Amino acid sequence: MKTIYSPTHLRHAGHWEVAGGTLVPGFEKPIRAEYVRSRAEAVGLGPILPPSSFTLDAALRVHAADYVEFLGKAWDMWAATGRHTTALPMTWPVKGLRNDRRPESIDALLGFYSLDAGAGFQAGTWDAIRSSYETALTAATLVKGGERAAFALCRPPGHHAGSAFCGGYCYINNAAVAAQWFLDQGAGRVAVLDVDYHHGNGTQEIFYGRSDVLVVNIHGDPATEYPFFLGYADETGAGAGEGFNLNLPLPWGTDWTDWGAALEAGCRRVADYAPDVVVVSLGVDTFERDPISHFRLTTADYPKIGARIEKLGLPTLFVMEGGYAVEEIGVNAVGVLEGFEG
Ligand code: Q9C
Ligand code: ZN
Repeated sequence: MKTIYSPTHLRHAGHWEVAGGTLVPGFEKPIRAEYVRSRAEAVGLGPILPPSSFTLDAALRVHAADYVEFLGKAWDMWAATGRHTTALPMTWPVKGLRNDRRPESIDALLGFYSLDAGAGFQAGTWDAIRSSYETALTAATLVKGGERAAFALCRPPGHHAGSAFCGGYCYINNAAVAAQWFLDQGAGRVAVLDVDYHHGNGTQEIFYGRSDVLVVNIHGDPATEYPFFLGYADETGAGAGEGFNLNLPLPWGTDWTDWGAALEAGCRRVADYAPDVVVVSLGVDTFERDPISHFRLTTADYPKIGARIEKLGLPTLFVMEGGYAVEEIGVNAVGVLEGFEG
């Protein structure tokens, strides 16, 4: 399987996030993608190729134009105020405040366009966002061109980003962009299968009212797990999208027994839907030693995920999402792909 990778992600570095009541170095750091790339090389997964250039048109199919424009200028606006640390929000337009007027200052815009303080901006952040987006589209092009599967080694990740907000380390929703791109290229139906530990709230929001994209999520129960405010089992879609969103929330401590059963249920729903292509939001923060998560999958479980997805018999685009801090994210993410290849 071919991997698409760009070193431009390295420029999204040195950022901070709010966690446990303090400011800490971001868990979503450059070494993550390097662990995955070097593991793909070590096991001979296949060629590792750079992304091609794409205009932002495909991003504008799933994101609001004013939001994408904000992403491109957030750092410059922040730096223009004389600050050099990570640009982070601290005020959000929650219920009871106005969210129908776009504010002007960078401090206000950061809150207006985010769900949390987990997606800050540094000097190289926009270039990395853009290369991550191009990585997803380049890998999607391979699948469209007839490859059975391709791996978009995206960094930063995307599945928490909604139509007009960033958060949870995510800015452009790479998986949603790719899903919409497949439709725009002629696919009739696309399924997104999100196996990251966290609920892919952005992907759900983007496709919630539609029947041409099935979204299936397996994740930590939002009653106790980030992103907290979306991802319950009773969210099944709206209007024309009713029945085309499936959430499979699971409690802290879930191991392969119950996680594998949820994967089986999710894959059956995908098979019933009979899509032309599957986009897998591939997070490996389900790992037992992930520093910010609470499932208990082991390294031996990841190839089983890939093997089950392969059994769908569908063209498959893997898009990298979460998985943190430990070298095993390389072994585990590539383990899924090796399991797919059999
Ligand atoms: N103390 C993805 O996996 N909150 N995003 C973490 C850490 C944000 C995860 C708090 C988690 C976001 C793509
Ligand atoms: Zn995650």
